[in-house]
Amino acid sequence: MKDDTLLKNEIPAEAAVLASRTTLLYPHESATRRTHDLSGLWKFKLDKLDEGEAAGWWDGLNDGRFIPVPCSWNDLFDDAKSYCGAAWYETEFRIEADAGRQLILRFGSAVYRAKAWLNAQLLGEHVGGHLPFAFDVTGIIRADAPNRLVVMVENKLVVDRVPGIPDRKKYRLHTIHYPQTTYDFFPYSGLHRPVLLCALPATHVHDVTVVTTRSGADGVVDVSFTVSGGWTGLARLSLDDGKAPLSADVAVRDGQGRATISVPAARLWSPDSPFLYGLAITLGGDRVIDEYRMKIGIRTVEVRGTELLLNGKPVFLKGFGKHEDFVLHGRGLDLVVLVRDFELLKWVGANSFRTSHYPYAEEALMLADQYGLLVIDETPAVSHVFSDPPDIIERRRKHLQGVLTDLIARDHNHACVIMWSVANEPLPKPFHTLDDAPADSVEKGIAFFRPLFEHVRVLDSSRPVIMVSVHGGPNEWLDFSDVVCTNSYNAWYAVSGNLEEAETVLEQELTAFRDRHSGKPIFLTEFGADANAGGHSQPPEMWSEDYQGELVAMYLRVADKFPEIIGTHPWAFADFKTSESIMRVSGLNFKGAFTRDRRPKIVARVLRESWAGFRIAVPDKRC
Ligand code: GCB
Repeated sequence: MKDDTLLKNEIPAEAAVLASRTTLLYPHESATRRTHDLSGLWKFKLDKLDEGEAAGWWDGLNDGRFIPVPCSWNDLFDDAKSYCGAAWYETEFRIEADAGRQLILRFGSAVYRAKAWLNAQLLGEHVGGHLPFAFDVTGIIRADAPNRLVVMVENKLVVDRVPGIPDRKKYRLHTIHYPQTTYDFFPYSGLHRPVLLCALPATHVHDVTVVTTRSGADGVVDVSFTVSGGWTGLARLSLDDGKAPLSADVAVRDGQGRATISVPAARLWSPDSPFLYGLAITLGGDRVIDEYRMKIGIRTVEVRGTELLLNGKPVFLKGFGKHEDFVLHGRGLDLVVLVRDFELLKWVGANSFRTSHYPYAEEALMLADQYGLLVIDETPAVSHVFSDPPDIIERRRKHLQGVLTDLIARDHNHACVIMWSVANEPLPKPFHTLDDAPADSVEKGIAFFRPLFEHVRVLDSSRPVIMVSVHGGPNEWLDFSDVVCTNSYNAWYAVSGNLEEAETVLEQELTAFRDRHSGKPIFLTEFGADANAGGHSQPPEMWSEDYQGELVAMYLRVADKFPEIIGTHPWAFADFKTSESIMRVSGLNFKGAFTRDRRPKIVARVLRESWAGFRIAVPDKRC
């Protein structure tokens, strides 16, 4: 290896800074902005020996097969099915000369760590999946020749990542999963979202924050924004309802601008009427320097006593926890599936979903804005374990704090996002170990969550912040949560098979839970049963569609008795892939109301009857 090869492989100190200075605003096209989607077939090569970097693969892959981007690699190639190591991607593209513009290369997400080179020059690295990152490639891109982009992505299952995995040397695990995770979904890997090349004016809107409030029947839209390069000058905001646009002039100083627009008799955004206004920020007077366009909804959300209020009125959350998961695509963005999912959510009468257990694609949130679906926006902190060594817990906390910053920065302007979920099911010790939890694990969890909740509340005081616990988990951790959320599996993992007894137990448990958290709203974030589609039994037996339908109906019936319950989300929207184990037939979780290819099970019709008032219109196979 030559010396200059080594030099090229060192991450320039400024790479991280460049990435953070680069705008991450979703690159909507406008009069001044162009976006070129690099999705398509890329060259792909597994790096099972971790030799690619030293061997200079960043200078071009000599061989390799084709892979679609975006997509997970796991379900395409037999030798990559459970592979979570490094893999390399390469594509070539041309652009026209575009003098004076800033060129940004934006990755929607890469799970888990990515390192990118353009024309053999290292751009930088990003750690953590499910969120976008970008590099300024202005001086590196060529207008006169093809550009070669090479990306290394790896998803090694490592203890101190978010989510982490159990340390197999430390714990005696009683269930082995393949791949071994602490969480119940498949560790799909790869470039999961589009890679976009964006051309922006050198002076451009860098970031925007929109906060909406109400004043009587009027809406109040507060817009603050930053402009690259500390620009000073005149800008104009306009808010368009398709009939009578409103506008405001803004004096931008040192790159900061802010204005408030009052909207008389505003059309409020809600699931029943998801009205979106077009917001445009235009820099410059007669000569437009930059124009950024986005859609916003005017709405308020708050917790008052035991109620969740949307636009000042109580709202009940009906919906599901979901997954980004589909046959062959894995977790790769699939707009076809997304639209079908949202149609089915509407069909079943849902008004909400949780992005269990990681941030979803930005396209999902844009569609949720359009469809009027309320979103509980969750981080990838699933099944964090507090019996792990302190240094590992601390590394995860630091990473999670960064994730929360980036998640809020990405999603805070979406009307659909009504809550931030800091974590799902943190545990005093791994679920599948026989070891006891150390006595201080609850305290360690408190020390972990306190600063994270504070961090979120500083970044965004306009939305409730929650954490999702598993039934029987430490109540102390839930004290940080504005809405107390619990996953409860009576009649499945507990009181298995006995619906009648499970109903009594559930009512007792909820009574105790309500008393412990009195004065706060309660949200049943998960409950359900696996059901083999097409399986029936009378009386209902576990694994049949009938049992799943009866179990969910029982939970809804009990929830009705508790006025402080502000939502019921049966788990899950659709069947999904997970690791292989004796707990999961065919490596799938079958708790979906819909099959993996989105056919409704009986439970979907039970829910539709309850949520949307439609009577079951098919012969009732339960009798
Ligand atoms: C849970 C988890 C979810 C699992 C589910 C199950 O509590 O939050 O990720 O998939 O249970 O089916 O076991």
